[in-house]
Amino acid sequence: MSFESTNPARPAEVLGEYPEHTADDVDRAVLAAAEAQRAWARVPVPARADLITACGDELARRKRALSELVSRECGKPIVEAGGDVQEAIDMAYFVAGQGRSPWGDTVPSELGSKLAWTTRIPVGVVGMITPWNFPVAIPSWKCFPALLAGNGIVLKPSEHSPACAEAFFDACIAAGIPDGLLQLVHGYAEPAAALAVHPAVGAISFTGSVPTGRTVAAAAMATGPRLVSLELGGKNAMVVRDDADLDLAVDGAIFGAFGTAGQRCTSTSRLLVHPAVADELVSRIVARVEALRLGDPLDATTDVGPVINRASAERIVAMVAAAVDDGAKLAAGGTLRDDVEGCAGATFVTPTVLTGIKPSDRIAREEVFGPVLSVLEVEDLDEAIDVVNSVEFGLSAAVYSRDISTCLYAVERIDTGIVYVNAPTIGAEIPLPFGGTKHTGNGFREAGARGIEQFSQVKTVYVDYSGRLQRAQIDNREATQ
Ligand code: UN1
Repeated sequence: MSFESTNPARPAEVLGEYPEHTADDVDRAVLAAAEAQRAWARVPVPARADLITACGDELARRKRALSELVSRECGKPIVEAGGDVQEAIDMAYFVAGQGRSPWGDTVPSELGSKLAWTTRIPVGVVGMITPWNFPVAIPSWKCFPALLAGNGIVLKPSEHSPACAEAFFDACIAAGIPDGLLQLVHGYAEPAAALAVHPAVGAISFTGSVPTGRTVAAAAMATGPRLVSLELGGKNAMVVRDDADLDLAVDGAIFGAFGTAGQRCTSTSRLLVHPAVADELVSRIVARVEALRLGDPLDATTDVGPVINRASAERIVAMVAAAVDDGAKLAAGGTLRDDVEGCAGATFVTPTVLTGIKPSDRIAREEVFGPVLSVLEVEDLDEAIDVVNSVEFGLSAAVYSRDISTCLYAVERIDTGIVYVNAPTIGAEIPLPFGGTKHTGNGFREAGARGIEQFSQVKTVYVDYSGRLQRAQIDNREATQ
């Protein structure tokens, strides 16, 4: 059995045909990765890092072609596709630097002639399950630290982005990552489920929806234990106070809510605006929304591309229609369009602004994963912060104000993994951790100085060269009785 990957902007254009891998195929891939990993684990960490640098160089050489592929396979406007690939390049160089950075702790032992330190060791094979919306960046967040830690990899990319995953691995293999270390499996639930429970998989790293993440994690732990890291949804809010720079807030809302057609886990989906500036802010956002160009993502003048497929578009407009039934006012958008010029057969959702939303409304609580911005008017800052924190997710949030105290007050009280000040809810950079609180994740972070933790274990080492038994906590201490 096989499936096709198609261009969401022109579904008749097939990017490639991919096998639907079975549990047996996953078994073969894991065993091959495990075999290659045994030699890789003996390669000195700085030498692993050099190969990761080479991956960054190779990705940089291929940036244009890869960006076009991201745009064609996922429907991202070409400049955003370039950002996706650049994020992988940044990740390669950042992780490579970690290969020549501190790798553990040393402490003075409490006993003489004794050394004590920690080091990091691989888990063996890491299973990775990744979404289509950052089809190069997210695999890179997982693959480079996992490789640096000395692991083999089996990646199961989304069924919507197999070509990008192949192209990413292709660049890494061309850069010199040893044979067998990078294994790809394609398909839907079967290979993902098989990967999660394979006995030779030491860690599972999953990015996707909450329900699938729960299923994967439960299966992985029921047959574990093993390391399981989850990076799940978001319901990200932008708080705009009455003293905010509204030009900045408009730009932030447009890029935050409608970039990647709202299909980022960090998309801005709630706007919590002070009533004194609400009418002006909303009317300026709506004016900008009406000028956004829907079109072919490869065309540099396109602002908003199609959503990933028709089913997704239908789901999004149904959520908007349900919100309107519940009393929301449609200030812009809310329609499915399949007549956009040059994009035969593609489905777009017109960038949507809903006003009159209450914090308890479904549209204010559930992830939409589409170009929909819900506007809530909230006067009191504490109340705005409570509303930000009232949802089950905790990925990112933004606060817009000219007053430093307001900003820092909000930064301290907002319960999300990432907080932006006077910048939208998207735009994370590689050297700092990415991830969220509550149902967004289970505590691991991707990227940043500790991005390696989900792919490695700590080994603590004691060396006693005194030539006699020395007892910690006992020798050199007074017995109390
Ligand atoms: C995602 O939203 O799925 O911060 C990942 C950002 C990007 C990564 C987003 N650097 O928006």
